[in-house]
Amino acid sequence: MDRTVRIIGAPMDYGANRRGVDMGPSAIRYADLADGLEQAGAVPVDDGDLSMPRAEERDPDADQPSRGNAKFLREIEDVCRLLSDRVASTLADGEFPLVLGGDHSVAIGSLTGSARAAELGVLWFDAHADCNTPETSPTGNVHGMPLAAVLGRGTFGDTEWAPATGLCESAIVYVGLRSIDERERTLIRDSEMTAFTMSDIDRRGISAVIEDALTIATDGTDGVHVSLDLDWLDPRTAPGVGTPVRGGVTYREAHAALEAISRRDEADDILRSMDVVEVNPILDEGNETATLASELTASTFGKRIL
Ligand code: B3U
Ligand code: MN
Ligand code: MN
Repeated sequence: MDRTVRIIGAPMDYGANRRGVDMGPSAIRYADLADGLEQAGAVPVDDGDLSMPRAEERDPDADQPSRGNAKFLREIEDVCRLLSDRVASTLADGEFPLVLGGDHSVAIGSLTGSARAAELGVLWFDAHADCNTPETSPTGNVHGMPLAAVLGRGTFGDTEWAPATGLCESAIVYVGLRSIDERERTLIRDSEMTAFTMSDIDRRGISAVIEDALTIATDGTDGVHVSLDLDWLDPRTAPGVGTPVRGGVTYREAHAALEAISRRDEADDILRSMDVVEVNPILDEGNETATLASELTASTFGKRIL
């Protein structure tokens, strides 16, 4: 199928605690993203980057909405509103939105945009649970909060853009968690989300886990959003991320998971939108992590070894 993939760069780093992820979109493009997508049988179209104010010119706490401990929330909301519109209009044109982060707070924009006209399932590949609220966050970094934001948890319930219409909590599935804050643990247990941790992958293998994850995320939904945080992988394989956590998936496990998504997509047309986030070229070694991000994206769209 000649699927048009619209690449939308979102070089946002307001949600992370160090600079560098704003260079993620350039680094992933430089790592032959367009070639990989073509080899997967897709037609890439590059939309360039969303423009955003430089973080150095902003005060993280100035003129913020009264949502407690959430740094740069005003800037993040502005960028995510733009991104959400861009993702929704891309889908309305019959194209596939591929968002390049930036830190993981960009997922607030991609999820709300993608969920606007569909019941959306979510596959969240991450070391972290990213469901702190401004009240529970130990850091104030919004990249640790996007799922709570789109579900309208805590004071995020006061925003006009959350919760995203059409986002179905029981169709949100984590894969590969290994760093969960205490109050995130309670939120996950009390929610309808499903969490497959690294222990599940150890015991059952990545293939069994991803098949279950796909079944849950596609049950009763119109399609799936894939959110790929590169810190999902082990830091030995993906060193260029801001918050590495050891004990992540291997290079082969990552490809196996994303190839499984593409096979399910070939059969049932499940893929709707995707973001690839948290690549930090400053911390990377020889653009290795960006290259991995590019390769894994190609696998998701159906690139095969043979
Ligand atoms: N859970 C911590 C750490 C964190 C979350 N996401 C990333 N780091 N990348 C927090 O700040 O909420
Ligand atoms: Mn994340
Ligand atoms: Mn993470």
